[in-house]
Amino acid sequence: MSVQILKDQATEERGENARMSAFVGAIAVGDLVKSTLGPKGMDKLLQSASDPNKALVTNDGATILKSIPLDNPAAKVLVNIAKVQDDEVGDGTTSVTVLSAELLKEAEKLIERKIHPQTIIEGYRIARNVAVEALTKISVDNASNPESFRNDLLDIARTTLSSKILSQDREHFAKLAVDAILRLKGSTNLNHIQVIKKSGGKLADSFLDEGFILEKRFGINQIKKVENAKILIANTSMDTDKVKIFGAKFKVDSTSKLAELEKAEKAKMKAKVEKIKNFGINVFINRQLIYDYPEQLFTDSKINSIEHADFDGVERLALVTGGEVVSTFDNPEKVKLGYCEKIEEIMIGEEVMTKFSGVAAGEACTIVLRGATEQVLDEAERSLHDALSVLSQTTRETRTCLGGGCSEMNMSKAVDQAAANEDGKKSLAVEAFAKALRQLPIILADNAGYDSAELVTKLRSAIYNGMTTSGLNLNKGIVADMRELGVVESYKLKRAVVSSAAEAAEVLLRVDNILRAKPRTADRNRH
Ligand SMILES: *[C@@H]1O[C@H](CO)[C@@H](O)[C@H](O)[C@H]1NC(C)=O
Ligand SMILES: *[C@@H]1O[C@H](CO)[C@@H](O)[C@H](O)[C@H]1NC(C)=O
Ligand SMILES: CC(=O)N[C@H]1CO[C@H](CO)[C@@H](O)[C@@H]1O
Repeated sequence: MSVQILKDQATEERGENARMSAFVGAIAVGDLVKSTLGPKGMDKLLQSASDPNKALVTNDGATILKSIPLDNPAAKVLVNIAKVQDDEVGDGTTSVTVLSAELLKEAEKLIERKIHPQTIIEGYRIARNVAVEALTKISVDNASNPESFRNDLLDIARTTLSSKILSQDREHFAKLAVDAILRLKGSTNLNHIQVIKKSGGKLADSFLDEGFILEKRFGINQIKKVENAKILIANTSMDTDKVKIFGAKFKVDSTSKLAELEKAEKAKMKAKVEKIKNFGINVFINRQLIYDYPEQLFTDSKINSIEHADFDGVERLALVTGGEVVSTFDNPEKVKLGYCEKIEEIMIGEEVMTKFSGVAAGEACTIVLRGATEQVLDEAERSLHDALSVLSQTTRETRTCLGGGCSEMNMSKAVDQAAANEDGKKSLAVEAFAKALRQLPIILADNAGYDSAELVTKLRSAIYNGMTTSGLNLNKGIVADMRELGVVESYKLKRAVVSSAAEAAEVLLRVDNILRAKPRTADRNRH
């Protein structure tokens, strides 16, 4: 007898079927992003379903996964785990997705050979531990030597950027990213790094400026340069000129009445400016508009003002100058002002902006991205952001390991060896994990258009013969020394890839039931 526990329109898939459909979904997602992996990976053109004119060219795994509508619940599980990776390490989403899919492909074969999912899970756990242990063993820590560490960071930046749009200018961007990160002095607060995108010019014209750049300028007739700036950052209305008067509810029956009202408003504004002057500042920056009259009052008092700074700008400005955003002015002693050594107007492209240098948060800086189109700039920003995230993580967890399939092959070998210690079916699962790891270099080689079987066989024998720093040189299609080539990656990122992929595979292996709730059309009119 079967018990009906589901509402009418829900459907249920059980056992083998459910598992297969979970696998199919996850493997499909893996196959979808697979071709973007590595320095020779392809881009995806994403088109918005709601607005066909909106298209986006990207190679960023996280961006691709975020934008595909997924029907399959298993695919969603995989995407969620990949997102966690992106949030925590800032990159490696594609690798997680691809490795989980490979683990599931291997699991599928084992299940066909009548090996129980539970046995596979056990084998995969053993394998994952061995893999992470091997990775830890081959990781290298150069943090005690600043120069070596900087080189490691540059290598990591180059490796991360090599798979992205910035690859042609990667030397330039690697330096930019590393300089920005080293300024942070160990902080992982990327908010101190402001990125401004200005279309026009070439990507190679992008630059790093110490300090903070606001896309605004000083009021009319104000001096163009302020030294030893004491800054009050406010969010207050400075526009109570005419607008309020004309918007007022009561009738204005004579011009004299109007003049009177205007006078009263002016007096109020003047009092407000007086209060602000009491802070002893020489720069006033407001998130809202500053009308002509108060601006004139500031100018007369030798206070420079900037109006209508956007929210993000104001928040960051407060952060980097050590001030806070205020909206009332009655207690000057309680308010933290911002400080910086110099504020001046600079030109970027055709535009005048305001630069704050020698800011209180000495680590702050601005990266100005230049590029032909908005799309290029957006993709460049994503790519740079990935590199900055990985680099900033590396300043915390300073160990590194080698890329180009080197680490994967070393882990794979260790896992293969461990399989020998397990009995029968479990050892097959451990071996399957090793095989999935070897798929990563195979995919890298495939994407670069080489004979992957041949190339990876060579790599495998190099590693197995003790040339432990071997990996794939994907520009030449040969096996080479990754240490010499500087193909370095973050240990933390790689470890997270292996752990997250194993976790995703395990979650999906446990599935023996998929419930689908149909949209409840009948309820639609209830609200
Ligand atoms: C600024 O003030 C306005 C009006 O008082 C308020 O609506 C807004 O939320 C404030 N914004 C910020 C960023 O504080
Ligand atoms: C992995 O590489 C390290 C040195 O880089 C080596 O000591 C170790 O034996 C290698 N692991 C395997 C399983 O070959
Ligand atoms: C860039 C750099 O100096 N890297 C060194 C890090 O440490 C390893 C192992 O100790 C050296 O082989 C690298 O040269």
